Amino acid sequence: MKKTYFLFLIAIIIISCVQNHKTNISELTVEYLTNPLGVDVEQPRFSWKIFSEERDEKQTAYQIIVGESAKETENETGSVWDSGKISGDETVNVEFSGKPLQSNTKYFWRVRVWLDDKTSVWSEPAFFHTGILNKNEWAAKWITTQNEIIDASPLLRKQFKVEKEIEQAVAYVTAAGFYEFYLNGQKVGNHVLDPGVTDYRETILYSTYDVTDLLKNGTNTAGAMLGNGAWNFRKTEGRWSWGGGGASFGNPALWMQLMIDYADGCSEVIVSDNSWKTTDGPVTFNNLYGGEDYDAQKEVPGWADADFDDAGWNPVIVANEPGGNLKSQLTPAIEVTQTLEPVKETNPEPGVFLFDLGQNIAGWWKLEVKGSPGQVIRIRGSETLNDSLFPKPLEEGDKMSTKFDYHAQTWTDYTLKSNETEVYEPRFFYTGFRYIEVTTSDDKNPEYLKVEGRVVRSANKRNGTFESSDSLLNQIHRAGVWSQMGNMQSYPTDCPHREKGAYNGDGQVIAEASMHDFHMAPFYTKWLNDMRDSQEENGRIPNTSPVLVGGMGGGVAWGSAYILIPWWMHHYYDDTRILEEHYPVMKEYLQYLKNLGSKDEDPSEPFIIDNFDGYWYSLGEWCAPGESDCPNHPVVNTFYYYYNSLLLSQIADELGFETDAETFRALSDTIKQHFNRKFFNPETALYGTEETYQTYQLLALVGDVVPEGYRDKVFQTIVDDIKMRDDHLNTGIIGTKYLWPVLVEGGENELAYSVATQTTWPSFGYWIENNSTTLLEKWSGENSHNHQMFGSITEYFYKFLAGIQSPMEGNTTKGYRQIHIEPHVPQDLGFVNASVETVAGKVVSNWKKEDGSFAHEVVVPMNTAATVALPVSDIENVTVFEGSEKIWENNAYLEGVSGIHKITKENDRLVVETGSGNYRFRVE
Ligand code: RAM
Repeated sequence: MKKTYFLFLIAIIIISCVQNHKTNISELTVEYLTNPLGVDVEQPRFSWKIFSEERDEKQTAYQIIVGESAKETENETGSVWDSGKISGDETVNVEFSGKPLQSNTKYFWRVRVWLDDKTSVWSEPAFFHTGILNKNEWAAKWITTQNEIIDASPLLRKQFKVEKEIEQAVAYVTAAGFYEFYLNGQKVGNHVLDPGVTDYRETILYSTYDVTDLLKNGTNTAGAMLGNGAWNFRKTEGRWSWGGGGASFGNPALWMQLMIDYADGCSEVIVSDNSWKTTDGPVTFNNLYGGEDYDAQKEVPGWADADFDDAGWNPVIVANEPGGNLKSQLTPAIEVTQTLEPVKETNPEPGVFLFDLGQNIAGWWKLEVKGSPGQVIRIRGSETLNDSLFPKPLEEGDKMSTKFDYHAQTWTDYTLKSNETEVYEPRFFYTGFRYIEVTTSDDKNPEYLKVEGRVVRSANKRNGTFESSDSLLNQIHRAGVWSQMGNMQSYPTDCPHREKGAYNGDGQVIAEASMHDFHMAPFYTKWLNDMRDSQEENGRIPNTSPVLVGGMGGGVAWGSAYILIPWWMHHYYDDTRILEEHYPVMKEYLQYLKNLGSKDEDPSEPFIIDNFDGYWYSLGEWCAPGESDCPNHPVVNTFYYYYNSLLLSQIADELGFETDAETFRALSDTIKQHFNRKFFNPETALYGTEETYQTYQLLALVGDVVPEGYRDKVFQTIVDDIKMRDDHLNTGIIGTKYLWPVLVEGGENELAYSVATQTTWPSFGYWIENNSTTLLEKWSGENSHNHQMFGSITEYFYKFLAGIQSPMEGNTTKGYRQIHIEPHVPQDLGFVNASVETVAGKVVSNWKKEDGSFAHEVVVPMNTAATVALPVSDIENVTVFEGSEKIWENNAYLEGVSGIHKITKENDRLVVETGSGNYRFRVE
């Protein structure tokens, strides 16, 4: 007996060990970043993910330890913080609350997760390195050249000695404008166009580099090249420029602080100051819009090497401080993320070449050329050929389009220095293009020429995948992703070539789609700071943030990004701090809107936002088919005023500000009443016009403003209008975001699919059929071919076709802890495979129709639970399998399959409640 008991015990131990191995904790992040450097947040937040092969697993408790060495954490102790065992299933944004963190220090951390009372698993150690936490620790000065910098990029350098063994060396670097930073001849890090653009008068972001391995014993040299960026914008005759381009705040300037800790415990700081030297470099022109010129004959060989003789260089001067607070750039920097080889090239005449990348991109080109010294190679890009409306595959005889100055007047000129092969790519500008034109100054073909496209963007991680049996949907999704990539350039831009404008409206309407396609949390955290920095005296959040790259048109929907984005982040990323941080300024913004109501064209209607500040500032809908704007701007502007007060009341609820919450709720109610009184016609069930305007009807439904008893009628007007247009939309960037959710939720699933797959104007298919590889600015095909603002359609793909509901649809909860999966299956669609990497883990929904059955593979991340609503046409007579086990038959739930807790009938769905795990359902 004893023996059996003993064996039994051993078996249990073995089983629990095995189980242990099947669960692992990884993807540890601090402030959303993996092993970040330069964390300057006093209480950084920790997140982790749990992976398990078992079903139905939950974290019952966790423990975080933070120590000063990896070794310490390996011993399962944390001298800086030991949270102790904390019950609960939180895995996202857990706040540090240990000993005060020191500046410029590397901390190691681990998390331990309990799966039940006994079993626990430790993660591997991860780390974070702090930035400079106290202002008075900054010793560096802003430095620049004595002469005024207009177009050229100066070189800066400084020699210093290292005479002891280094334990750690960390460089904090930034610039007013752009910089490239070098140590001992080598470019440090892979950032380009750094730092990310901010309003430098308010905030400047520094990057943190671990440079321990780049320093050596003896003489070392720090070097930098400076670019004009958004700080020293100038207009140059003949070169493209836009809006803000033309304003200069002075010379670009460098700021650098290198902190060296020696093995003997001493430390030393090397900073940018007046001991640096400068001279002219090979970049003779650089302008964020107009391009870059590089004269290789002006290169200074070895200028950043340690032993270079800089006797002939000039001293730098200490520049005025740009004025902004130095903050760490805690978001992925801009990088070259991809290189594209041309799919076709032509050489129409001597010295002229055309290349087709087969894909519209944002970035620049890379040139490899063997020609003759002094020969100038000019490179330009364009989105179409032969000045036509749409792109097409390059053929002999084609010319690049020059109908837009933003293509014709944007270029790089490269002057060769030798007869050898030379390689060049620009560094202080980017643009948008598909075709590349190369011309030589002497009309001669170079001996050798190779051109590639370099994709440049904020390196936000890809986050979602979508594939279906309908290649048009796949192409729309792909074009949407490319347009997002083209327009994430440290802030969301409208387009990469014409304006590079920081339009809050464009960024806002695309945000939820982006949150599926990319991991946007750190990027939006930065952008929200830009919005706060850009707030005007009267409380207004302008149409563009950061303001240096914009200052242009928009309406209330643009500034509303400041309330919408944090609200979405709170739900998608379980981030409450983002609400806390911005709440006071959000309130001021709402107050501004309140004041606006009584200061606009009709002050007698204080709860209606009538036209104000001229056409360009009070836009309503934008870029609808035919007309750009909408017939009645105040409908949209007042709607967003209402929606902002409603959301702010909910934000106040979340933060526990009850009185505020009541005030804002009351305000939203009042606006709603006035909105209906002013714009709603109960006879026609129409808002704002005499003929259906889809956007108005959609907004009224989304915001739940429609008076009792009229919802169905309002919904029907949209359906009728779409049908009257042969299943076409009639929306601009605002209505488009809400079109599919409203149709599907209203039961018009087939119509939703039909609108999404049209191929005649106005539709996404019209663009795709005309060879577009990105999304356009206008349904007609005019103007920019790389605007992301219509990309919201992919919300429909993820949330409704794949059926992975987001926390905004009402069934999936904050941070995806409880996930609702409900595919809406159109008749003509055969399969969908989709996944979303949520903060709780990866959610997968793959369904396909096969031989009369419906197969649905679902992955529910560990530590979460799901409801999977399977579509069934004939509930009474279906059998449902999970793997090979029956879980539903004869109209009844069959218990016993691990992970499956319950099945209930809901209309034409069987709703399966599951724990975490991978499931393969089949409805027969
Ligand atoms: C244009 C841009 C942008 C839009 C504004 C109103 O300049 O295309 O996308 O937001 O107008």
